[in-house]
Amino acid sequence: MQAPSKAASIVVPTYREADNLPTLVKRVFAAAGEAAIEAEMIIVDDDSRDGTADVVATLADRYPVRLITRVDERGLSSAVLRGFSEASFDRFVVLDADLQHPPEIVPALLTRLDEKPCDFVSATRYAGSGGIVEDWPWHRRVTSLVAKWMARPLTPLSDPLSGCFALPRHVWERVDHLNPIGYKIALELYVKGRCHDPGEVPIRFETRKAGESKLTGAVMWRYVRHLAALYSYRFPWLSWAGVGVLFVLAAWAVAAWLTRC
Ligand SMILES: Nc1nc2c(ncn2[C@@H]2O[C@H](COP(=O)(O)OP(=O)(O)OP(=O)(O)O)[C@@H](O)[C@H]2O)c(=O)[nH]1
Ligand SMILES: [Mg+2]
Repeated sequence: MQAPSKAASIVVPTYREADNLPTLVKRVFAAAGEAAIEAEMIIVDDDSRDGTADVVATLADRYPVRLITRVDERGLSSAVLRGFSEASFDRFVVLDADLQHPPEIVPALLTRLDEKPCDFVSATRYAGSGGIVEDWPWHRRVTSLVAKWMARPLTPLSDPLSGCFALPRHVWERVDHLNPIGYKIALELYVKGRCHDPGEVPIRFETRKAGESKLTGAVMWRYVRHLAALYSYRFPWLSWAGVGVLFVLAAWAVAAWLTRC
């Protein structure tokens, strides 16, 4: 829309995060204020019914925070896209509500985004001084590493599954068709936004401060389906290669059967 030099729309998808929101909002706006960033926060909630609406109404008296409550749609990724469509500024930042991403990272993400050329910035647990708090469970570490490895051919980002990232509005606008399944909207935007100049900012990834994780086996399965869709988008020849392999295998099976007869 417009471009006051250091303005940004901060989009936060939420489902049952009422207990985390006061701290999140306070810390985000303290960090933005210190860095002289004009920020707005758009919270996209999927009808949590945990008091989120009251909490945000109270916060909105002091901070430029807006709540969008969706009743007919669910999902983290589509919530993020809805937030973009309501944003007033030309730079977007996405953060989880549960304080696993330190809110003080926002100015650093925007500074990195302004270093040209740069069309996408991701907070990373896996590069530079980035890391993960010690008590993050080992099975989550393994899952995260395997999932990251599976996305490797699609992006050079060291933490492509990060839920904390920043991008300019024009990258989102130039994508023809987004497929917001699963949790990994950053990967979707990076691949389909045809980003070439990524930046990274290391973070220390914390454990969630309150509320419960929404990461389930179904979410992981959706990630696999999402990856398959992104692979066929990015490498369309793979589908043909797959058909070719099936054809060769079928021909080989028929030949083997004929020779036996
Ligand atoms: N609007 C919306 N937000 C969601 C939905 N699922 C998760 N979220 C939010 O997306 C963010 C990330 O979800 P988490 O459950 O923390 O997932 P995670 O960080 O991968 O998993 P943990 O490490 O276990 O916390 C949080 O702010 C959630 O409230 C959803 O269906 N709709
Ligand atoms: Mg979380």
